[in-house]
Amino acid sequence: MAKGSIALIGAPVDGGAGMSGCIMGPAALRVANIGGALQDLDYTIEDWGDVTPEKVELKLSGATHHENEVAGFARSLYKTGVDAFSKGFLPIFLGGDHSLSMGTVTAAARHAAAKGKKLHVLWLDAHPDFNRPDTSHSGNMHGMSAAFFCGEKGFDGILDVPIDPVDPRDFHVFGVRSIDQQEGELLRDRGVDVMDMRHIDEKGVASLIRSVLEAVKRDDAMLHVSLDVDFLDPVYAPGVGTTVPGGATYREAHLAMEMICDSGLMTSLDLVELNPYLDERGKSTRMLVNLTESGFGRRVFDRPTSAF
Ligand code: Z70
Ligand code: MN
Ligand code: MN
Ligand code: MN
Repeated sequence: MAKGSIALIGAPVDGGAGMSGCIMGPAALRVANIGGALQDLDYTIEDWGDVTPEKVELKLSGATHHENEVAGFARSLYKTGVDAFSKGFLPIFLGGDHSLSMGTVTAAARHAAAKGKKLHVLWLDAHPDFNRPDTSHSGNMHGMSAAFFCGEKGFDGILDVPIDPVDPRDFHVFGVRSIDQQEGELLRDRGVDVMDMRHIDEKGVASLIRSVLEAVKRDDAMLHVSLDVDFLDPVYAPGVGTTVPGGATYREAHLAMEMICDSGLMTSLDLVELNPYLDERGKSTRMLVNLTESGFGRRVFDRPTSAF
């Protein structure tokens, strides 16, 4: 019996990253048959194709790169995302660099607000992406998406509608190992739930992910999961512009996705920062597809009771 409907929404944006190549991400994920894999898990799949970025002309203060491309995709993803939610789909956004979350998370937050609910965000990433235009050293907007959807200043005009900001305390950053200095101060000041690699080493994936899922459940909230390829150790996923050593292992990442699935709480997903140009024979692309399968019910051996 079909479990539910998933919309695949491609977002070939790479102006938010320091290096080009993420534009090929949605195509690579389709080549790896992400839709078929989900269909085999009994979901109904609609591939909505790639979004067309809107034409935007804006100038942010600070040295941001490619803000018109980033804003164009964000606006288009916001509208497409809201449409998908309102039609009852669980959207999976195929990136594209991480700036795309400016559109996807705000869409999820709008849908949540319309239903009188909160939105929690689980950010699986080596980086918190919590820079503002005035704190960023690189000017790369993939390092700013979370600051944007948490309502930080300096982003006027990215969307042409007001956003429903995510409460920074409902923003859970998992697997981080690279934080800029002012970015770190901002995270602490705002009360973001930061779980770095040391936390994971000391407490383990299971107890930390369980605490996130329990918080979502307690709030009866929606849950957006944003999976950056660099969450994984580069040994498992080399196909990304910013590899950072000491990342999640194959097993840790799968456990996180399996627990997210068992909770039944995930309402949308981003797969971001895949750069097929830098990949090794499809390794990172396949990794993302396999992790997505775990997030939607693929199991080595089903247990009668859920682990969550
Ligand atoms: C750095 C910056 C970043 C992803 C790199 C890096 C940000 N904090 N994000 N790769 N996904 O440029 O702001
Ligand atoms: Mn540039
Ligand atoms: Mn990121
Ligand atoms: Mn990252």
